[in-house]
Amino acid sequence: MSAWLDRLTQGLSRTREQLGGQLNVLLGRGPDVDEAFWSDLEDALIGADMGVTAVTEMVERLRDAAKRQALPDARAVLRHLAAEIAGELRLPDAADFIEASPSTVLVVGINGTGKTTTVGKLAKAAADAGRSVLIGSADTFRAAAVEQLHIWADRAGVPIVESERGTDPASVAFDAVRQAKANGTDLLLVDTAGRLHTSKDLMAELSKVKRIVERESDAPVRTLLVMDATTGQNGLTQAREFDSAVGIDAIALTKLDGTAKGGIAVAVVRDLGVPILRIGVGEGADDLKPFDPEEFAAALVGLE
Ligand SMILES: Nc1nc2c(ncn2[C@@H]2O[C@H](COP(=O)(O)OP(=O)(O)OP(=O)(O)O)[C@@H](O)[C@H]2O)c(=O)[nH]1
Ligand SMILES: [Mg+2]
Repeated sequence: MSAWLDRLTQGLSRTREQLGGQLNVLLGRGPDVDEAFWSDLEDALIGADMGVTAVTEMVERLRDAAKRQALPDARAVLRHLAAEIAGELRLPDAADFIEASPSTVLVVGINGTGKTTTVGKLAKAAADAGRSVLIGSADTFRAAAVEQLHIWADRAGVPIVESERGTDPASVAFDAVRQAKANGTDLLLVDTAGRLHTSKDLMAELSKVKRIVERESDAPVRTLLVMDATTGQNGLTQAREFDSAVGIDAIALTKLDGTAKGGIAVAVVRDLGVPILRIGVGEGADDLKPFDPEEFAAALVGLE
């Protein structure tokens, strides 16, 4: 197993432990299970933050499969569950706009979810792939934000548009878009300050940033929500609020190397109807990976 997949698997251990009881019963008894078993499995999946509707539907389909005797052994049961979860996570028309050129990506989320780190990792990956990248630092709130981005920009060898602390983030974003246009930049990444989804003023500020960027950018503008996988259900509430304030096009799910409740991935994809494009499995430059529904589902249920 590769090092990063190992970290993902470890990070999801809490989810697996929770599911473990039910899965062990399943593995021990095979498909001959009773009503209580199915409702316990339902509870376990809901407990893993997958969301009630998604779980109800998935378990219903599993029960059908069991009835049709399509689950001959324990591994088949696990594979079936993983396939159901992967199916929930896969959106057929999910385009990876981060890979498109030109593309402008606005990176948003609550405090400390990993926005700046994700911008740095994305910049590095795109620059390594030979694309021209520009970083706009629209976090004019936190003193260390620009220095933090500088470290990443240096690592990636990409330029950065910044401004004084306390200035209007929309004006930095404006400058960054202008510069990206002038230089024919492939990928403009705009980092923003973390903010609570409950703060009206800060959400209004963010929607102003987005308006300005959309007005100025020739490249398609997409908004990437960076979500900390360890926050569980609260992450879902945040995601909804960000979506209604600025519109979310995709999600980067970070800190999956910690003890994450991985089921939140299922809930958020279903709830927002947007794809997860990247997952964060560590703090290093190479610790951001494209999201693979099958791989993720397998790690979640502990299928090797
Ligand atoms: N373990 C782990 N840590 C991560 C990951 N992504 C980010 N971090 C860490 O999380 C912390 C916060 O990351 P930042 O990138 O500063 O988060 P931010 O969203 O920009 O924070 P604010 O700008 O203050 O809102 C840092 O210590 C990062 O190294 C990840 O995938 N795994
Ligand atoms: Mg930041």
